[in-house]
Amino acid sequence: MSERARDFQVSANNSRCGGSKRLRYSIQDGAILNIDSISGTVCVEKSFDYETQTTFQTNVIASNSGGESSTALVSIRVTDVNDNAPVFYPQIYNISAREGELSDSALLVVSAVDADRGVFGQVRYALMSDSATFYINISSGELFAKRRLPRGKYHLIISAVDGGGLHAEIAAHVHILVISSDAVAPVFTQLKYVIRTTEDILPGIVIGSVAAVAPNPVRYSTTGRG
Ligand SMILES: [Ca+2]
Ligand SMILES: [Ca+2]
Repeated sequence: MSERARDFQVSANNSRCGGSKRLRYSIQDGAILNIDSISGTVCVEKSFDYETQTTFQTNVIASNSGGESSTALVSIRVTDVNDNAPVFYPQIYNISAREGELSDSALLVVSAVDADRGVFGQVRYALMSDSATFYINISSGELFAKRRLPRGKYHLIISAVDGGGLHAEIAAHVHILVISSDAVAPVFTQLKYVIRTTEDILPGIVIGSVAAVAPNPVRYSTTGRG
C-alpha cells in the first residue's frame, strides 16, 4: 500500500450447516484503519507516512450472529511515494575568495536533504545564475570557479531537484566576496561538517563544533534556518 493508500477487502466463509450466514467484521487499531462491518472493506483512517513507518499489522475479526468468530492478520506494507521535496540547509551561504586565484578545490559545498529514499531522495543541483563564471557538481553540490575571479561581489542562485522531479521550494543563495589577493580570509578546516544528534536533545547541549584558521581572531556565525 502506498503512502496514498487504497482500500482493500477481507472476506470470510460461514459454512456451518444451519448456522447464521450473517457475518460482521471488525478490526483492531481502529484509529489507523476502519473496516466496513458488512462488506469487509478496509479503509484508511489516517495517512501512512513511509518515512516514519514502512510496515503495519493488525487483526480483523469475522463473527456471526451465533457469537462464533475467527481472526485473520492483515499485514500492510507501505511503499514510498515522492512526497518530500529537497530542502536546502543552510539556504544562504556567505564566503570570500581571493582575486586572481584559480583552484581545483571547491569554493564551497551546498547541501539539500530529501526525506524520501532511493531515487525519490536523490538530490541533484543546478546553478541558476552566472554559469559563465561558476559551475556546480550536480551530485555533490560542490561549487567551483571556471576562471580567475576579479575583485567584486557575486550572488549565485542554486536549485535542487529530486529523482522524481520535485524542486526545492526555496533555492539556495550564495554570496561570494572576492577580495584582494593580499587579504587573508579565514579558511574552514572542512567545507562540510556532518553532525548527528538525537531528536530529543535539549537546548543548550553541545552537538559538535566547526573550526576556521586565520592569522587574526575568527568570529563565527550561522546563516541557515534557525
Ligand atoms: Ca516518501
Ligand atoms: Ca523527494
